[in-house]
Amino acid sequence: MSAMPPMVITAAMVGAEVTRAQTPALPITAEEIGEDAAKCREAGAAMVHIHVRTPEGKPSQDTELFRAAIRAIRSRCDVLIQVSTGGAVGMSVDERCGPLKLTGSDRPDMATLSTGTVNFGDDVFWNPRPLVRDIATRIKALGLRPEIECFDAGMVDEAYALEKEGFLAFPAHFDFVLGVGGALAARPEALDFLRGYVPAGSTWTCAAMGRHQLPFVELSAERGGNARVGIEDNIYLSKGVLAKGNYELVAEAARRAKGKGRVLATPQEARELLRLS
Ligand code: KMH
Ligand code: ZN
Repeated sequence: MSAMPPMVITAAMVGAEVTRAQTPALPITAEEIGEDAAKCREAGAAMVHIHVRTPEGKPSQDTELFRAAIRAIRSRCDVLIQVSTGGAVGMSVDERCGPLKLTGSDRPDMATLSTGTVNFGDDVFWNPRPLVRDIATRIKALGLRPEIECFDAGMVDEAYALEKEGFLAFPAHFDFVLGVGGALAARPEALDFLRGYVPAGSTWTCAAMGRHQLPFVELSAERGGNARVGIEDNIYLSKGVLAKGNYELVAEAARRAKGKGRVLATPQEARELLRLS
C-alpha cells in the first residue's frame, strides 16, 4: 500500500441530468458551485469536474456561466478545475466547447474528452470520430491535457487511434465511467480489464454510477487508482439518504480511501501526478 501514489479524488458536482426535484443539494448558481467546491476541497477533493446550469437549472455549456463558476471556485479554494466538454446529449460541438474559450486566469486545469458514441440511458451520447478529433484539437490548443472518458472498452482503443493520429499524447489520464444505462456496467472485472488495457504509465480514475459509486472508491483505492464521486453520478450517501452536498460524498470517499491505506492527493500533487501544466 505504501508504494501507491496519493489518490486523487474528483468531485463531479453538477452534471447535466440531475435535477433539483431529485435532490435539493444540486448546486446551480456560481456561488452555490463555489461554496460546495470549497467544502469538497476541505473534505479531500483535489479536483472538481464541472458542468454549469442556467439560472433555471437547465444544462448549459455557456462560456460566461463557466467563467463565473470558475471564478467562484478559485476565489474560495485551490481545487483543480476540470470542465466538461460532454455537456448534455443533443448539444452541438461548438456548444459543448464553450468552456474551452476561457484563457488566462479563467482557463480551466483540465477538460474531458469522450472518445466514442454510446447509449446513455434511453438517449445516445453522440461522439463520432470527427467530433472527437475536433474537441481533442481544441483541448490541445488551449494547452490542456484531457481526461479521456471511457464509457465502454472500445473508447480506450479509440484513444490509441487518436494517439497514432497525433491528437493525444501518451501516457494519458483516463476516466472509466461505469454503470451508465446501455454502456459498460459497474463490475470489478470491467475495472480490472480497463486498468490493464491503458497505455503504460497512464493514470486512471473510476467513476461508478449510483449505488456503485462509493464501493468503487474502495476498489480503485485497492488497485492504486483514483476516484470520482459526486452528484453528477450519484445523489445518495447511503440507501434512501440524499447527500446534503457534494462535500458529503467526498468526505465518505475520503474515509473509505484512507481505510484502504491511501493518502489523498493535494491539488498540487494531483497536478504533478496527472501531468497538468
Ligand atoms: N452528460 C453526459 C451526456 C462529460 O462531462 O464530458 C456527458 C458527460 C461527459 O457528462
Ligand atoms: Zn460530466
